[in-house]
Amino acid sequence: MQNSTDLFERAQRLIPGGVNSPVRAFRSVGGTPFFTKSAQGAILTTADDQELVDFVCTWGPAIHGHNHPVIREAIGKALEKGTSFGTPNPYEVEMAELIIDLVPSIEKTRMVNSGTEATMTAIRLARGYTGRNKIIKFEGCYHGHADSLLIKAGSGALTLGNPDSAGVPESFAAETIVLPFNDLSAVSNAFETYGDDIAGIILEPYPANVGLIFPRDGYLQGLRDLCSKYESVMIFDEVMTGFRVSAGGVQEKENITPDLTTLGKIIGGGLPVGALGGKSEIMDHLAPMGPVYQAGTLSGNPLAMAAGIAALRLLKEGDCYDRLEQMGAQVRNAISTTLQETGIPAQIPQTGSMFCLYFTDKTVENLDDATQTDTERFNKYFHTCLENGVYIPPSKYEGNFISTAHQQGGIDQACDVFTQALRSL
Ligand code: HOZ
Repeated sequence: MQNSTDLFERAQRLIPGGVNSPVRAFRSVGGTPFFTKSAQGAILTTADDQELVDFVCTWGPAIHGHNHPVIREAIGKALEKGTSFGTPNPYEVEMAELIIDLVPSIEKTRMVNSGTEATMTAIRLARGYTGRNKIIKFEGCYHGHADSLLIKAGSGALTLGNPDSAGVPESFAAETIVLPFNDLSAVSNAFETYGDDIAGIILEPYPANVGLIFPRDGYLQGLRDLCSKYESVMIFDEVMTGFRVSAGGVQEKENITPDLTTLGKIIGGGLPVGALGGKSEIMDHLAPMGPVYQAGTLSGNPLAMAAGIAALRLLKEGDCYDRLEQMGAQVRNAISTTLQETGIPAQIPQTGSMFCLYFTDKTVENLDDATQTDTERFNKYFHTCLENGVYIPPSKYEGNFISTAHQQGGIDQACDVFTQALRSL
C-alpha cells in the first residue's frame, strides 16, 4: 500500500484539495494529512503503519470505539438480507422507537442521510409550519452546509477562514439573523424587531464546532421562553451532542424542551445517517402528511439502521456514560494540573466524553472569544501530540471525543502525551 504522502499527492490530482471533507485537510494546523487504513477500538492505523490514539472518533460517531464487534455483527446480519429496499423496513420502526424513547422532546422522527439534511429539513419545516421566513442562528454554530446556515459558521468553514461561504445568494442570507451566542438580550431585541417573521431559532445547545462552549446559566431557558412567547420553533441541533453528553442529549441534561431536534453521527453507528424529530404537531407538516416536502432514496437504509440500533442499544446497557465521564475528568485533571505547573494560560471545557483546549486566560463564551485564542500554540500542541501517537482534531475549533474503547489503555497513554506536549510549548 502507498504511504500517506504518496496517497495525498495522488488524491490532490483527483479530488479538490485531496479530501472529501475540508476539515480533514490539515489546512489550519499545517502539514500533510495522514491516511487511515484501518481503525479498531480507540486506535487508528495509518497508511504509514503509525498507530494513533484517536480523539476525533470519526468526528463523533464512534462512541463505542471503531469497528465494535456488536455493531459489526448487526451490519453483517442486515447485509445478508439486502442493502437497500426503497420501501419501509422493520429497522426504521425500531430506530424511531429507540430515538423517541431516549430523547425526551421527540414524539415523531424522520430519518435522513446526514446532519446537513436534518438541519436543512428542520429549517424548512419550521418555515412551513409557521408560515414565516426568518431564522436566527448563532455565530460559530455549525449546522452543516445548507445555504441559509453557512453564515458565520463554525467547523471547517471557520477553520478555513470562510465562515460565510461563496455561492450563498445574498437574498438567502438576508433571511438568516446571526447573533452572538450567550447574549440573551440580542435575541430578545431581534424578536422585538422581527418577531412576526421569525420561523425559528437553531442552535447547538453546547456549540462544539468552535471548540466547546457552554451556555450561561439561564440562557437556554431564556431562548425557550422567547420562542414560546413569539410562537417561533426552537430547534436544538444535537448532531454532535445527541447520545453523547447523555442518552437524551443536552436537552435532557439541561432540562429544556425544544420543539425540534436534529440528530446524526452516533445514531448511524458509523454509517451515514441523520434524523430530525420533535412534536407530532410540527412533524406532521412533513410530506406525505403535510405540505413541507422532504425525501430520500436511501433514508432509513437497512444497514445504517442496523448499525445505529446496535450503537444505541449498547448505550442503554451498563454504565457507559459514567465511564465516559470518568475518562473525560481524567483528561481534564491531567491537563489542568499541567497548566497550573507550567503557567500556560489555557482553558479546558469538558462534559462527559467531549472536551477541547483553548489557549487563552479567559473563559470562552462565544465566537469572538474563540477566535482570539492562540492558534500558533494550538498548532504546535497538535503536532507534538500527533508525533507522539495521539490524534486530536486538526483545528482549534473542533471538539475532541472519547470513546468507551479508550479505557483499554489509550486514555492513560494519551494523558501522558497531552502533559508532555504542554510542557514542550
Ligand atoms: N461536524 C463535523 C465537524 N465538527 C463535520 C466533519 C466534517 O465536516 O467532515
